[in-house]
Amino acid sequence: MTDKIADSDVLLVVDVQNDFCPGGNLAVPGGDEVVPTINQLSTRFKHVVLTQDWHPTGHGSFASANPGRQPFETITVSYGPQVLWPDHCVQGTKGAEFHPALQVPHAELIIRKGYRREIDSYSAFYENDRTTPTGLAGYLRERGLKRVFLAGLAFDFCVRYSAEDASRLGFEVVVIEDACRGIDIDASVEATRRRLSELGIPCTGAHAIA
Ligand code: VGL
Ligand code: ZN
Repeated sequence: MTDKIADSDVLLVVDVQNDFCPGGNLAVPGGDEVVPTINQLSTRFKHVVLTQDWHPTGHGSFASANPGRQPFETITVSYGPQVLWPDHCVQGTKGAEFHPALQVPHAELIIRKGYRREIDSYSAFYENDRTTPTGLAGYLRERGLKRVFLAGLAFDFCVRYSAEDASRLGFEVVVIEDACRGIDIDASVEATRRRLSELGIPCTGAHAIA
């Protein structure tokens, strides 16, 4: 099946930043491999939005800000479980910049997230309390954009939560799985596939979109 791209579709490119690529502080295996796919894919979309993970130093999601804790441990915070990460995507650093080979000059908006010290943000739509909005839903609605195609990093965190929230907010959602790579903590990639399937969110390949 081929999905024909409409003027009311948007490609949401999630966190294709140096720190999520090999050599970065929170490298996703094969993270840089999505870049050529996304560059090609984005030329087929009239509307593209980028997200950028954008943390202040000492962000609460960093293991280094939680004495005695190690990266990839899970703790409980006010809004529920929170995985602790290595310091990553610190505002203004090289690691927070987009991968240098990412070429999406016609992107209309860059949405930054995770800039509140006390609260992490995976989804492009809400912070991790799932109630503090980023403003993206309002932007998409005001622009008449109805279907969100998702690509980027990481499949099992920011892409997953963006897909769930977009669906909950009433957008149609398609995940382009070969334009994503996962971190895979405690089988989180498999859990993501299961959750997307339960929600009726299709995972497709970049070749099936024209
Ligand atoms: C992400 C962990 C921490 C992501 C961001 O982009 O998936 N993962 N911050
Ligand atoms: Zn982050």
